[in-house]
Amino acid sequence: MNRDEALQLVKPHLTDHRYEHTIGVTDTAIELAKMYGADVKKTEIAAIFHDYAKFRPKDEMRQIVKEHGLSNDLLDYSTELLHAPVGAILVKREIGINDEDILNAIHYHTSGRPNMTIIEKCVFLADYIEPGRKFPGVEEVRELSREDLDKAIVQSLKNTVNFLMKKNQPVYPATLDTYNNLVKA
Ligand code: DGI
Ligand code: FE
Ligand code: FE
Repeated sequence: MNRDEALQLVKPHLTDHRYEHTIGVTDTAIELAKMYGADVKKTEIAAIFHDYAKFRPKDEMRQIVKEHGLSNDLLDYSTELLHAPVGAILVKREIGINDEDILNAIHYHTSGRPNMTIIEKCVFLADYIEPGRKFPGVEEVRELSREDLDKAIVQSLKNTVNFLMKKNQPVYPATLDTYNNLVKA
């Protein structure tokens, strides 16, 4: 599947704004993949489909989490978390992508996980720093992304955890596990 075919497949599932975000994530993920030695083609396809399930009804996503025996604690945190693991399942089922490296990069793009592959890291970080993102502190993470992939991810996780805590939102344990794994490394 080439870039244009993939984009045509994902477009009907996204809003215009989310489609623009997807292009930003894809171009950024490719740059990171070239810089840090990930498979560029797989990274590109994972980035194109990373938010495939973003607009599925919450009930459908909860159902899929249960059917597939995904970690039950997913349902105890923000429903915003569900589109990543559910996206991996739906991209396999509806698009027919079977490559585990691609599916894992989609699955873990929101929380990360300990010992992420380089493809997973490139998609995770690109989602945070793509040119359309305006979070406070994003520029610092963009600069770090050119020096050290792990340090950039640690900084993005710090910002996300701080953001969630300021709003009194729960932090998903995998997000903290990812942070701990990378600061200990
Ligand atoms: O899908 P995107 O908007 O492009 O970005 P994303 O997949 O990183 O999702 C961001 C959303 O997920 C945002 O609303 C914050 C939320 N989120 C990220 N990490 C955590 C989280 N929510 C909780 N409760 N816990 C987390 O660790
Ligand atoms: Fe997402
Ligand atoms: Fe995204």
